[in-house]
Amino acid sequence: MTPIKKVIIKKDVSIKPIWLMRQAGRYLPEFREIRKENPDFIKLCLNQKKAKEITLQPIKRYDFDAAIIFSDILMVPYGLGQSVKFRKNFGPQLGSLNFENIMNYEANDFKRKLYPVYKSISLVKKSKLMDKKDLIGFIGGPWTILLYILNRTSPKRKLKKALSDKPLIIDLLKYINKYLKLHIQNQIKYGADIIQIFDSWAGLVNEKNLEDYIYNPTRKLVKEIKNLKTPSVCFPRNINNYKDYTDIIKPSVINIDYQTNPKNIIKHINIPIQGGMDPRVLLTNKKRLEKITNYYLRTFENHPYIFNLGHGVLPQTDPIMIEYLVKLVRKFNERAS
Ligand code: 1CP
Repeated sequence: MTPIKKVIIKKDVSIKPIWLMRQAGRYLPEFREIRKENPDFIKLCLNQKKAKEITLQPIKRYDFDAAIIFSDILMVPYGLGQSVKFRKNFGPQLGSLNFENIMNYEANDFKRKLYPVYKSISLVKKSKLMDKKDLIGFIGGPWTILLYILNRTSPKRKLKKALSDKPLIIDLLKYINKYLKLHIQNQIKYGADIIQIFDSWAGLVNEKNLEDYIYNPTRKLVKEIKNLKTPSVCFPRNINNYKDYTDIIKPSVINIDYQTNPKNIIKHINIPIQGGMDPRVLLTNKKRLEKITNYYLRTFENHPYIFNLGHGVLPQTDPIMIEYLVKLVRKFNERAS
């Protein structure tokens, strides 16, 4: 059994495996090299050989316990026929999509468009580097995906009014869920060992809409992942109440953000926990990194825990700091064994 599966399935507290959100990407010089020659980001995600290479780059460098497939949560809008472009210093820009497109979209067209992602998953799985490691497939949370589809740009920039029509949102979430389910099924079929749900904008939903926009649609997807005998990890970034979320949605693992107090969370949550440390700690110095890393490891010493961050690795991170982080986590594991 892989170290991560030991934590999730056996609730093993004696090992603290490590992987990092956004480990495959922007901070790595070898990624930047490839990216320079591939200005179209979506095309790069659909290039099986390159996607495999990028997925394995952080595994080669750091020997993490899991790889995350090089793709993007916005591949789902792309699979639904919406154009998706990433502009430098702007972020994603999506084309228009009429609602009928979502409601009547052919499942086969969706699968055909995203087939290269599934093929990359099977290629990565075949690599020798993946012995005793898990491959993480992922989707965006239904709410986060709908937000990008309707808002057509990052909510960091502006938030459009379209997002206030509750009956319409509930209806559209149902249709989006159909394709998210397909995307989950296919990733697992082609070799994903675990599915992580990134609900990056869950924190924008107010209390009275949580049930309809977050809990209800996400619960269905987590159930689907469970039916496929695969562990699920949920990351509902910036929500206020992780306890309610885990009680209602029941994922296998919950990834906490860096605003969450780790000492507090273990008092309320029984399931395995992942993540938490602020990615900005990696921008400071080794001494501080050591202090905070050990604080998380000690806090979760007696709780099933997968070391990760409270958000993705920042582009300006020095790869040497990540090397040091992995060393610290491995050292802690040796001490505990
Ligand atoms: O310009 C570049 O070089 C592209 C940067 C980049 C990369 C490397 C983007 C654009 N996406 C990715 C890969 C990616 N994105 C992965 C796989 C690799 C890995 O994790 O190592 C994953 C899991 C994601 C997930 C993702 N994409 C999320 C959820 C996590 C989070 O950060 O909250 C979101 C919101 C996206 C959308 C997206 N894709 C890319 C950007 C710049 C954004 C964010 C846009 C925004 O700020 O709204």
